[in-house]
Amino acid sequence: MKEILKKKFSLSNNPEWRERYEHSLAVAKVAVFLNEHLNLGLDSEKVYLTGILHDYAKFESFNNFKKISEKYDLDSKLLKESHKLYHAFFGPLFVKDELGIDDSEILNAIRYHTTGKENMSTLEELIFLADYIEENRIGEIYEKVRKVAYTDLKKAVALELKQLVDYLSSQGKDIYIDTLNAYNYYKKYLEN
Ligand code: DGI
Ligand code: FE
Ligand code: FE
Repeated sequence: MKEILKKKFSLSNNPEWRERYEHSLAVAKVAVFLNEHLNLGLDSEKVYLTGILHDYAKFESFNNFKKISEKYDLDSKLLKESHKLYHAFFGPLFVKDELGIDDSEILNAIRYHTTGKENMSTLEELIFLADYIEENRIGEIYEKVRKVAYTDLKKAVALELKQLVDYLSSQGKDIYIDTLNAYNYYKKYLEN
């Protein structure tokens, strides 16, 4: 599957495709590691696949987003959502359409990897977290979450969400409803 992703990204001609490809491999790697290390009991192949594919739609053109939403008869309102969210919203549709992957656990983890949401499945939590702590993300804030991740998945997700919400507030950016719901749900895990 990684060769398929590499081909897709390289065909996008986006100057950042290599970095994004390395990022995808690193997300898959840390997600597979944490699944074992924390005894999460998820299927290792499934974790790997979701990690590799979480940013599958990162370099799609607006036109392709439009096409896929017409094909699946989606509310055109979705295309007025923040641009940052397109790749997460539409990722599952491209993955299903182009790769024939129809596993709702995988598709949902891709859908919510950017914002999170309240009460996520273990795979959703794991991919949301892995995206933030993969080895190429350097800095104190990532290191803090990484440390917690080695012992406590939910607490690490909570800390990631707290840092995300604090960061977005400090930048005066809108906080999406899923991000806010996720933070409000997970903040209880910061206490223990
Ligand atoms: O695709 P990646 O770069 O690997 O990572 P991602 O899909 O998690 O996207 C991260 C970006 O999404 C980051 O710049 C913060 C942004 N983001 C996440 N939740 C929100 C948000 N941006 C806004 N404005 N509001 C949110 O609630
Ligand atoms: Fe992403
Ligand atoms: Fe990512």
